[in-house]
Amino acid sequence: MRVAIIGLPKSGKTTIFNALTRGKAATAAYSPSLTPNIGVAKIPDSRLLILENIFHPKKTIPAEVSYVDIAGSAKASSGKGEMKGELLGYLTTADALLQVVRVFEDEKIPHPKGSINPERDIATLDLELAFSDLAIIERKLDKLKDALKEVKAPERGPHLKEQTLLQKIKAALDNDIPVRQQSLTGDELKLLSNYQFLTAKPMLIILNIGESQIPEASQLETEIKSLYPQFAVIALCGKLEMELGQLSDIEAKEFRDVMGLATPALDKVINFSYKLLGLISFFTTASAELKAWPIPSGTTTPKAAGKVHSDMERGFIRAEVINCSDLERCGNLAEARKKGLLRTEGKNCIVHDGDVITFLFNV
Ligand SMILES: Nc1nc2c(ncn2[C@@H]2O[C@H](COP(=O)(O)OP(=O)(O)O)[C@@H](O)[C@H]2O)c(=O)[nH]1
Ligand SMILES: [Mg+2]
Repeated sequence: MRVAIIGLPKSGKTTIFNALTRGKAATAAYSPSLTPNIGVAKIPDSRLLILENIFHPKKTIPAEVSYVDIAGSAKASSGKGEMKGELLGYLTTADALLQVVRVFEDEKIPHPKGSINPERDIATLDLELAFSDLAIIERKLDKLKDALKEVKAPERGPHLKEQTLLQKIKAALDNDIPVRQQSLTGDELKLLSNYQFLTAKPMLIILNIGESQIPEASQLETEIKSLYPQFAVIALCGKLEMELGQLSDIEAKEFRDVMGLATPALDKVINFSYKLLGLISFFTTASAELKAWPIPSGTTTPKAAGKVHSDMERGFIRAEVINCSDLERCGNLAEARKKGLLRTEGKNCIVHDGDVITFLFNV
C-alpha cells in the first residue's frame, strides 16, 4: 500500500516525506529535484508495547506504509494542466494521496503563486487532479466512439454502458465534483476500478505551518476543515518534525515536552494514512518475534494467514485468536484461555483490528 505526497512546489513535500520516513532526501529552497523519493514509515502502535510486556519477544516489527514524494506539481512538471508519464504513473498507482499545503511564512523561499493562501492552493491542486481525470476520460470516450462504429449492434452493450458512465462522471467533474464525492453504485465503481482516477483516491491534507504558528495549529485545522469537510486535515511544522525525526526517540520526546507538542503530529499523520488506506493490524508472536501485519479491513482469517506465508493460507486449518484488549485485561494467555477468551476460528471468520493470531496449518 502506498501513499503519494502531492502539493505545489516548495510546500514542504520532501521535508514531510523525510519526517515520515526518517529519511534524508534533499529539500530545496529553489530548484526542485525531479526524481521521486520512496520510503516507508513504521506505523506507531501502542498495542505493540502492551504485547511486548506479555510475550517478551526478541524482536518487534511494526507494520509499515510506503510513501512516495513526487517532485513538483502537475503544472510545474509538464507546463500544461495535465500530468504526464512517470509522475502520473506514481500517482495513479498510489492508494491514497497526502496533500501538503504551505502555511509557513518565509521570505527566502518564494511561493510559486507569490503569496500564502492555503484555500487557493488546495483548489489549484484539486483542479489539476480533475484535469488529469478529464484527459483520461476524453481519450477513452474517443476510443469508445471508434469502437462503437466497428462492432455490431448486439455487441455494443458494454461499450454503451461504459460510455454513459464516463459521460456522467465527466459532467460531474466539469461541475467541480471529484469522483470520490460522486455517489456511484458498487457496479459503477467496479467498472471504474481500472481507471484509477486521481480524484477518486482518498486524500489527507497536511497544513505545513511554521514554528511560530504552532499555537494556532488546531484553529487552522478547524478553519480548513470547515471549507473541506470531506478531508482529514492535520497541521504540523514539517521542518521541526523532520529535525525531530533525526533525533533518538528519547531526545525527541524531551524536545516535544519543552515545545508543548503533546501527541507527535507525525504519528497522527501516519495513523490517518493507515485508516485512509482502509488498513487494520493483526499481530503474530511466533518464533519470539512480535509482528504487526497490515491487512484491508474485512479480510478473512485464511487470507490473513496468507500475508504471513502462502503455505499458511493453502494449508490453513484454523486459527487461535484473542483480541489485544482482552489479552491486556487478562495479563497473559493462560488466564485468557481460562476465561474462555481465546477463540478458535475457521475459514469464514473475519480478522478484527488488534487480533493476536496463531495459525494452524498443514502442508
Ligand atoms: N521556514 C520553514 N521552512 C520550511 C518548512 N517546511 C519546509 N521548509 C523549507 O521550504 C523549502 C522547500 O521544502 P521542500 O520540502 O523541498 O518542498 P517541496 O518542493 O514541496 O518538496 C526548503 O528550503 C525547506 O527547508 C517550515 O515548516 N518552515
Ligand atoms: Mg521536493
